[in-house]
Amino acid sequence: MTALPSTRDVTLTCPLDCPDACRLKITLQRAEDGTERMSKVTGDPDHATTRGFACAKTVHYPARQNHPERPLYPLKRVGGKGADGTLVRVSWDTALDEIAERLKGVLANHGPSAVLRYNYAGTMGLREGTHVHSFFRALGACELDETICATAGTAAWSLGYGARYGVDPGDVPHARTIVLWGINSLSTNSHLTPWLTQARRNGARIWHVDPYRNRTSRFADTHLKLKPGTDAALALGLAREIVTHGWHDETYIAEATEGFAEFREAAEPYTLERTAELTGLSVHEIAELASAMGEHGPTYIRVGYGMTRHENGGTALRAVTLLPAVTGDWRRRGGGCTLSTSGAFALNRERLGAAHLVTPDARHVNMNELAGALAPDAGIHALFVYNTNPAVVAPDSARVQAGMRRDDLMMVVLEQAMTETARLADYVLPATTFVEHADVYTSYGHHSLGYNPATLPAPGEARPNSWVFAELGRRLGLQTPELYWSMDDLLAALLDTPHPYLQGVTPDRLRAEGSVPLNLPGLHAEGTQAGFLPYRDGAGTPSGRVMFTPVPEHRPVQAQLTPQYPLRLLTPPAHHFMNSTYGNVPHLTRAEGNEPHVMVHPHDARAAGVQDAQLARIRSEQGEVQRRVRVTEDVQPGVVVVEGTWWGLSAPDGTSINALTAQTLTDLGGGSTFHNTRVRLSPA
Ligand SMILES: Nc1nc2c(c(=O)[nH]1)N[C@H]1C(S)=C(S)[C@@H](COP(=O)(O)OP(=O)(O)OC[C@H]3O[C@@H](n4cnc5c(=O)[nH]c(N)nc54)[C@H](O)[C@@H]3O)O[C@H]1N2
Ligand SMILES: Nc1nc2c(c(=O)[nH]1)N[C@H]1C(S)=C(S)[C@@H](COP(=O)(O)OP(=O)(O)OC[C@H]3O[C@@H](n4cnc5c(=O)[nH]c(N)nc54)[C@H](O)[C@@H]3O)O[C@H]1N2
Ligand SMILES: [Mo]
Repeated sequence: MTALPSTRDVTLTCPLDCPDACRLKITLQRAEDGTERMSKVTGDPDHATTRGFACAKTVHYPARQNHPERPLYPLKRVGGKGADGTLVRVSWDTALDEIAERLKGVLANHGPSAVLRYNYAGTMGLREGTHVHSFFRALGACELDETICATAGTAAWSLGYGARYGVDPGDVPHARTIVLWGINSLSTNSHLTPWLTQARRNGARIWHVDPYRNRTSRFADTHLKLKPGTDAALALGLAREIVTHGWHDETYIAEATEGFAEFREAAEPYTLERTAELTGLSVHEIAELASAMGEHGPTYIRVGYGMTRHENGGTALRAVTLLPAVTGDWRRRGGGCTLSTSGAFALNRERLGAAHLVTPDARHVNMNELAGALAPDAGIHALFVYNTNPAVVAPDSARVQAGMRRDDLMMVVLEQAMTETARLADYVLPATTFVEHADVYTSYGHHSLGYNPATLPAPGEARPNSWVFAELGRRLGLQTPELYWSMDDLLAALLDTPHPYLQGVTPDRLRAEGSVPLNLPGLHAEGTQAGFLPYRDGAGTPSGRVMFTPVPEHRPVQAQLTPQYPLRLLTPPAHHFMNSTYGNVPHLTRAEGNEPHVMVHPHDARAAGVQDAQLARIRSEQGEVQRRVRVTEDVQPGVVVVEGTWWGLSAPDGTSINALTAQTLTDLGGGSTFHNTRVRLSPA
C-alpha cells in the first residue's frame, strides 16, 4: 500500500495583467518523493473582491505551471536564426557569461542606446515586473515607453482628473444606472460581476455600450451596439440631452469643475438626431440612456480600454469619463466612473526600477513601434524580452518577427513558456512563476495591496528575473544599489511615504496578511456611510478641479473604410486567455472546435463570398491571416471581430492576428490602435 498524496492550500495574489488582482486559493499536492505541485486554483472567500472564485482563465494555471514544454534550463541557439538553428541546454554560467560578453561588445561598438528592454505586465509584480528595469537604467539603455495597453486612457484621464482613482467595486451595488462602456467585463473584469448582480437586485439597470454582442451584452439589460470609434459623439450627445433637461448638477459643476461653459457649447451640435447618425444608434436609445443617467442615479460608468484602441481613442475616453462631472455623480456612493484604481496605490516609486537614473537625453522607444525599432537600420543590437510575448502581441507582428531574426541582433528572452518569442531567441532563460518567487502587487480594479512569499521551490533551474539581472549586473561591474536590493529593501522603499492612503500599510502587515486594504476614506464603509468618493470636491489636476477643457470633440478617423478595405476589425481579449498567456494550454487551444474565429455579419459574409465554418483570408494593409468564419448577427455590418491574441502556433495558418495590425498611435499617450484595423475578406 502506498500512502495517498497529501495536499495543502496556500493563498496567493494572482500576478496576471487584470484589474481583479485576485487572492487565489491554491491547492498543492505532495508526491511520494516529497515534491509539491500546484493542482487546483480557486478564489479566496475572505478577499473583498475575489469572493471565493477564480476566473475561467486562472483555473487553468496548473496546466501552464506544469506544462511539459515549460523551459526549466537555460537554452542557447546554435546555428542560425532560421530553420537550421536549434536551442540547446547550457549552464547558467555559460549563458550569463556569454550574454555579458556580447553585451559588452554591443556597448563598446554601438553604445547603450543599442540596447533595448522589451517588457510588459505578464507579471504585475513590482519586483519581477518593474524593479528589474534597474539593470537597463544603470546601463543607460533605451527607455521603453510602455504604451501597449493603458497610456491613451491614462493620458486622457489625467487631463480631466489627474491621478487615476475609481469607484471601489464594493460601492457599485449603490448605483441604480450602470453603464459598462467599451469593456467586456464578464470576461476581462469578472470579479465585478457579483457586485453588478447585487446592484441589479437593488433595482439597477445595466447598459452595455459596445460594437458587438459578447458575454457582457448578454448579461446587460440593454445593449447599445454603436459604431466603433464614435464614443465621443455619443458622450457629447448624452451630455447635451442631460443639460437640456436640467439633469446636470450645477452645484457640483460650480464647486468642483472648470470649463463647463466651453464643454456645453461644444456639445450643442450633438442633437439626438446627429448623434444617432454618427453612432448608428437610434434617437430613442440615446434619449433613454440620457434619462437613465440623469434621472435614475447614482450612475456608475465602468470604462474599459476598448474605446481607446483607436486613432482618436484618448479623446473618446475623455468625453465619456467627463459625464459623471456633468451629473455630479462623484458625490454619490456608487456613482462616478472607473478606468483604473491604480492611482490610489500611492507608493514611493522614486527608486523603483532606478527610475531616477533615466536622463533627459535617453533614447526612447515606444513599445507599439517595436517593428520599426527592430528594422535593420534602426540601431538596436541587443534585445531583452521579459514578461511579454511580442512576437504575438505587438502590432505588425510579422515585421517584429523579421526583426527578431536579424543575425546582428542578440536576443535574450526570460520566459515561463516556450512562446513564439522564446523560439526566436539566442538565449532562453527559464523564469520562475508567482508561486516560486516573492513579490508585491497593486491592482487596477480594487484597493488592496498584495504580497506573495516564494512558496514552492523553483523547478529545474528556473530563476526569478531579478536574479538574472543582478547576475548580469555583477558581470558588467554595475554599482547601482537598486539592482541588488532584497525584497526587504524594496518594500521599505515603496512604503517610505507619508501619503495618508498608505498609513498603517507596513511590510510586516503585508507579510503577515498577504493582502492589505489601502487606508482610503470611506473604503468598505458600512450602511449609509458615504463610501470612497475620490473626486467629491475636485481633482488632482493643476487647477485642483475636474477639467472640461480642452474640450473633447468627435473626429472622424483617418483610416476610413474604402471599397478595398470595407470592414473594421476588432481584436479584443478572449474569455479563456489572459492576453497570450494560456495560449499553450492544450485543452484550451487544441481541443475540438477550439481555434480563433472571425465573426462576420451575414450581409458582409455574402458580400465577401465567405461561408460559415470555412476558412477565410483576412487582408489588411500590413498583412494577411486565415481564420475560420463564424457568421453571426452578434457583430454589426461593417465590423468583424476576432477574439484573443492566440499564439500563431494555435491558429490555422500559424500566424498571429497582429500580422494585420499597425503601429499607428493614438491621439493621446502614444497608445496602441488594435481596434482601428481596416480589412477585407475573401475565401481561402
Ligand atoms: N490584436 C491585439 N493585440 C493585443 C491586444 C489586443 O486587444 N488586440 N491587447 C494588448 C494588450 S492590452 C496587452 S496588455 C498586451 C499583452 O500581451 P503580453 O504582454 O504578451 O501578455 P501576457 O500574456 O500578460 O504576458 C506575456 C508573457 O509574460 C510571461 N511571464 C509572466 N510572468 C513572468 C515572469 O515572472 N517572468 C518572466 N520572465 N516572464 C513572465 C508569460 O509566460 C507570458 O508568456 O497585448 C496587446 N496585444
Ligand atoms: N479574459 C480575459 N481577461 C483579460 C484579458 C484577456 O486577454 N482575457 N486581458 C487583460 C488586459 S491586459 C486588459 S488591457 C483588459 C482589457 O479588457 P477590456 O477593456 O475589456 O478590453 P478591450 O480590448 O479594451 O475591449 C473591450 C471592448 O471594447 C470594445 N470596443 C472596441 N472598439 C470600441 C469602440 O470604439 N467603442 C466602444 N464603446 N467599445 C469598443 C470591444 O468590442 C470589446 O468588447 O483585460 C484584462 N483581462
Ligand atoms: Mo492590457
